[in-house]
Amino acid sequence: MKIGGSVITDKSKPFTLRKHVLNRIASEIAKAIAETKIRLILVHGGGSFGHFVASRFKNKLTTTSCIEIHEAMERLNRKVVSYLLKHGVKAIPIDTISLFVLKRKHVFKAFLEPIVNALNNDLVPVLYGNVVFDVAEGFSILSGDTIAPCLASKLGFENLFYAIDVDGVYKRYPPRSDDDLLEVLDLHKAKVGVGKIDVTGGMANKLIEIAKWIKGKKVKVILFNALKKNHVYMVLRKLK
Ligand code: IP8
Repeated sequence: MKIGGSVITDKSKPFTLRKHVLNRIASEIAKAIAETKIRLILVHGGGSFGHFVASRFKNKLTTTSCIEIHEAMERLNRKVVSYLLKHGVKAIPIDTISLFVLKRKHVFKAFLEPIVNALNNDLVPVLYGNVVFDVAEGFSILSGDTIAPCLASKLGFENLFYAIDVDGVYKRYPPRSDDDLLEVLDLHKAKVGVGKIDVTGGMANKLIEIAKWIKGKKVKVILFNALKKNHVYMVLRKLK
């Protein structure tokens, strides 16, 4: 499950957690795990930590900006993990920069053994969008929106969830009414254009990455509003 940075942080204020939301989501994850045995990987986004620092450097990736983005993301990750631990989720942070190497922004190498081992030991690995090494460009940002479908595909998961701050994917942006919400999305028919929402491309990028990694695989993908109470719990328990 990818948890959006816009869900757990307030994107309008630098380095600001939405503590009550994070706390509630952590408790819903704990409740779902206590009730059923699920193999769960969590991936969270950058929100007002990673994206804020990246935009302060005008999204230019230099050693200085990368160190700062990485530091901000580690700080956010520690907070996320601490809320999960507080609720009894056996969360273990796994740093993205040690697992993935990119080439021209595409996943080139992925060392997934630590994740597999964490799962085999009943732990919940917690990854996050972050700066990583890119063999062609020095550094690139690897979005949680790429990490999540990449892991679902490579590790054979049956479900991929995106906990976001809106009700789902809309027919048009900005949506004019609730009727614009798509119940079922046919990725083959979807026309997506990348907006300017954040450095890693917002909703359009999510759909592009889902299509890229999941195409031809039997993976159920659900995008849902995690700002609404109990939705994380219901999705993990696969309740309607
Ligand atoms: O929010 C990007 O991750 P995302 C994280 O999942 C950074 O796209 C470092 C901006």
